[in-house]
Amino acid sequence: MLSILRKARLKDKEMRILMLGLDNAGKTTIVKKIMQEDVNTVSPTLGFIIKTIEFQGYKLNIWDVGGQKTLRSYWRNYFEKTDALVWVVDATDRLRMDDCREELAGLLLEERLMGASLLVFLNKTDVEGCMDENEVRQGLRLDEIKTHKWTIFRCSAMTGLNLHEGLEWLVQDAKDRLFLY
Ligand code: G3D
Repeated sequence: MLSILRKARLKDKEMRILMLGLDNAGKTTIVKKIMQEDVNTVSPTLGFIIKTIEFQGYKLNIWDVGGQKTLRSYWRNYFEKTDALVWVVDATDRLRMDDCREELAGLLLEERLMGASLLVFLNKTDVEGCMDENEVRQGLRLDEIKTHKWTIFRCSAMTGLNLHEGLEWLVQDAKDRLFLY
């Protein structure tokens, strides 16, 4: 049933993308950069923001949900009809790697997210001394994920590095999965 609904929405050229991650990872800044808005005026997301982006003929509804610990139990309210999940990781935040892995692992157990592909955005890679892809791949144990199709892109919400490439992967993957060309 869920997959029929997904197909219907993809035919309408609409995708729902949920963007999550720990607080301060850069979710809101990523959405702003993609929208070509000023990235220097970002304040913490207390509730959630929905932004619609036109991307390669698709309407991407991006849900940016606040990541503070107190808000994480509300994430599940946003899972319905999610086509793709973007997990944003702060490449400068080595100290919270365990927290980050545990939250992601918990998400991937959610039944309503089962069909969704996972894009890991390793953000803030413009900062010197930040973690590289291998470190985060190991830290999050990405290679152990068998339930979801996933990929990792290093990116920067400040420079815009790889933001479009990441979204391109998500859209292409959703199209492939649903056999729509
Ligand atoms: P969140 O929505 O995940 O909670 P925000 O995170 O988008 O609010 O970003 C948190 C802080 O990280 C912001 O700084 C923002 O400017 C910074 N940031 C986000 N993305 C990048 C990036 O790619 N590179 C760098 N260098 N910084 C980034 P402040 O100072 O406002 O807290």
